[in-house]
Amino acid sequence: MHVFNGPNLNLLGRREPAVYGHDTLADLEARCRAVTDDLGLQMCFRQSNSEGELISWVHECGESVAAGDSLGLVLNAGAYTHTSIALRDAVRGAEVPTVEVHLSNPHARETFRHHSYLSGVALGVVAGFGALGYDLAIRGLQRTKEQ
Ligand code: CA2
Repeated sequence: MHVFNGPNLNLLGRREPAVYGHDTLADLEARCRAVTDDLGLQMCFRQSNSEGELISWVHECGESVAAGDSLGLVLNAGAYTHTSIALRDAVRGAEVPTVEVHLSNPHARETFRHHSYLSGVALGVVAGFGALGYDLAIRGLQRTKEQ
């Protein structure tokens, strides 16, 4: 299981707690690890502010999935969700089963957050439940293995 986080999510817990909660990125990682441990899965948890780096990581994730070493990707692409055709192409091109996750509900916010380039290539979308959304996304992705 891979969990990737996009730009500015390294600021979690330090700014805008009313929107994104009090958990830091390290808290979020610990929470995700508790879930993947519970499911008996390995987890690779990463954050980058760079679009190109995220794209390269999606390619690597695709190779892990093809090798049977990962179930896929939980992706909070941050603002790249709303801007990046390249990240969408990477998810599709690398054939990575992906669950899009957001801490906040972008549809309840500014209109420029209402469109996602990723939703159309994602298995599912979880938004608006804060850190709990990552748990739900991991468990949702794990269920695809059972189907
Ligand atoms: O709700 C989410 O998870 C978002 O993906 C967060 C992005 C935003 O651009 C998306 O529309 C929705 C922003 C992440 C920035 O995170 C910060 C955390 C703390 C302080 C400032 C920014």
